[in-house]
Amino acid sequence: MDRADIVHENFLRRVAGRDLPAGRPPEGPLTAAGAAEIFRAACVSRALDRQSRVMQRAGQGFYTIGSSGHEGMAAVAQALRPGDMAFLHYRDAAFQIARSRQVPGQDMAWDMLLSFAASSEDPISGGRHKVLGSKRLSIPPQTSTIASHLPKAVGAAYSIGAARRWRPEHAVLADDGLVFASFGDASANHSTAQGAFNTAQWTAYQGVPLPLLFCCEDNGIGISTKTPPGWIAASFGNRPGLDYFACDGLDIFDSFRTAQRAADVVRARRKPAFLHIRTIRLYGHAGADVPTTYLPRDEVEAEEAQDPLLHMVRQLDQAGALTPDQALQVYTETAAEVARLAERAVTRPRLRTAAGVMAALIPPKRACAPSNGPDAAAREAAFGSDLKQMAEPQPMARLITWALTDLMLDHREIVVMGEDVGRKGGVYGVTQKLQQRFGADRVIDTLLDEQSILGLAIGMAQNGFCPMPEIQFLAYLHNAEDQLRGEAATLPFFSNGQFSNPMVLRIAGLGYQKGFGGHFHNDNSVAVLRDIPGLILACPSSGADAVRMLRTCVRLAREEQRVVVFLEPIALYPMRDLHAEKDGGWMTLYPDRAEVIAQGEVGVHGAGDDLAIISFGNGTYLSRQAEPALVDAGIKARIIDLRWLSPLPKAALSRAVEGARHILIVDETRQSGGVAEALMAHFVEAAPGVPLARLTAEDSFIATGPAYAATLPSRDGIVAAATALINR
Ligand SMILES: Cc1ncc(C[n+]2csc(CCOP(=O)(O)OP(=O)(O)O)c2C)c(N)n1
Ligand SMILES: [Mg+2]
Repeated sequence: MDRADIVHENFLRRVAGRDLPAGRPPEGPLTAAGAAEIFRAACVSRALDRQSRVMQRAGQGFYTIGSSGHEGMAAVAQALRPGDMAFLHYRDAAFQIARSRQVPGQDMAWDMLLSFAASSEDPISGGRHKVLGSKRLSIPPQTSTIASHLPKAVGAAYSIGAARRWRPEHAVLADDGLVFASFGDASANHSTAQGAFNTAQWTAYQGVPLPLLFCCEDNGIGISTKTPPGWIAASFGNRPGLDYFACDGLDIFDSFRTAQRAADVVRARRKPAFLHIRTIRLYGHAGADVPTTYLPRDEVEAEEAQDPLLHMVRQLDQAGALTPDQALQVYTETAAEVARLAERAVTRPRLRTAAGVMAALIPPKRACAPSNGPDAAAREAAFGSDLKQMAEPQPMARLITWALTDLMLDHREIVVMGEDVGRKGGVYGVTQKLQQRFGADRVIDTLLDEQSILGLAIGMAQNGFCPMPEIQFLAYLHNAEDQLRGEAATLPFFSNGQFSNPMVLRIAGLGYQKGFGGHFHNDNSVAVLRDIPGLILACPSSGADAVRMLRTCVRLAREEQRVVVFLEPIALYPMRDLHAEKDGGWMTLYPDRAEVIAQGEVGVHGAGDDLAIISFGNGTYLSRQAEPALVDAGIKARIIDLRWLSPLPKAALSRAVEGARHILIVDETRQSGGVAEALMAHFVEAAPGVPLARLTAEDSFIATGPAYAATLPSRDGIVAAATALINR
């Protein structure tokens, strides 16, 4: 027999026989009516778990990970407010159901059955996944990647304090709210989780407000690997900046009382706390997992004998809330009702087409109050002596600083965060003076942890800010890329566009730093960014373009709720000259504030028909350097600056190469997984018959010293490749 059926039969038999497990009597502020509410929520959760298995066996449900054993979390929900944003562990159906009972007009059993059935009417994911979540209940859906929701929970909690100082137009969290984030005992060990705890502690340690309640649901095991007994208490019981509370999830009175105390501390003192709740895990990890294959049967049975629903029946009786017979009736009626609802849920429409699935990749646009921009005096005060320099052409780094200054003047909700972005003004000075201009609230020197930087951005974005996080070097995105790939980019997708985390992530990257840094500081791969559905990847090659593109990127984030990555070519930050020393050929004027480059608009230099060179970043600069040699060789070329690396601006590219007799792609990223792969494929499809070649970086890491550019495309290499292509 399925263990779910065994647990069910045990429940019926033991309640009927008044054979209830021993435990502490009810104690504390939970009322009899409140306890009955928690039990009702727990019964819905239990019935849904069982129903999901029935549905899967019938081919009508697609995922069965359950909450049985964790029903005590309903008491934790009861101790919070429905507006307290909750980033939930996948076992928190009972929490979600209990919360839904605090908000009028909810039918959570029906909603969740639609999700089990993968119906397009599922109100959270639109049929894309069986996932917990609800817009009305402030429960953003979470992916299954362990602990990856914790960094953004820290960010969301931080945003509450920030919004108390200045409230963004699209803020959703209450000033006196808190953020709740739950996870399993095994997940607590994940480096992502540990990073989030540390960031919360580091923040609180300095007295910065951070109303965040962590909740570890300790069932003693992660799939088949046991947590050493006492580990969670030993590890979390005594950490600086993190108050520790422990309760027994089998005792809803204790759980409610302790969760309420913890929440009170978090809310009143705006400090993070750690709630350690003991739970058990019934019927193994998920549908196909049979716990008796790796645990002794008597151990499994001993755990089943502690069914939290049986403990609730005992406590409800002791509290005078429900007799065991009444509780049994609630249990059976709930199961029958859930089964009835399921029959209808499986008849509801499902997603069938690619277009249907993809409809939520890009979040909906939102209305933003118009900004008139700052008055001249405010601008003068912010820019100071920089205003005079605007009359002269400048290198890219300075123009980006100015663009950031104007954008931050225009849009109060923009917040910059990263390692060394504030006091120092960034490793390359790009964020220089921003902290003096806008304060440490808006230009945040974070601790050294990229996951936390992105988590801060995601969390603040969910509360209406427009974050512009910075990753110091492209190479250091990689230890945090899941925050972008798995979290930021997927949120609109599986919340059916209801939740979003718009941001513009600035990353300094690519190669060609003369003799500096080797592959640590010259990473020339963007493969990890290019294939993220919905993500926009921009890369300017000149200062003026950078300014105009950055304005568009911010508009895309603010108004279209997009996740945008702005890749800044480090080697071009200080670049002044193009062909000869002191020619100033690569400096540009600061573009008028109204000037923008639209997403998907490519840059075209020259009008030659012999050859179209397609490039971006440093490659565009080198191609421009190659131009005189091409002219000398009698090759009339045009140089097309891609600007938008993902999604590829296919229509604009096709227009830009019209009439060109050859196409050369110059790509400073690696041959494998590089941008050229996509461009080659595009032109094979879109310009068949036009001779096509590519010059890419080698499949190598970059060296430091004299060979710093040896593996990368060069000006001479471009000339050689162009000549070879034309003479082919
Ligand atoms: C980053 C990551 N690694 C591995 C997994 C696979 N996985 C899913 S749940 C799980 C165990 C989690 O155990 P615990 O945190 O104790 O939660 P429980 O299931 O016991 O409630 C693992 C290893 C995952 N989802 N994400
Ligand atoms: Mg566990």
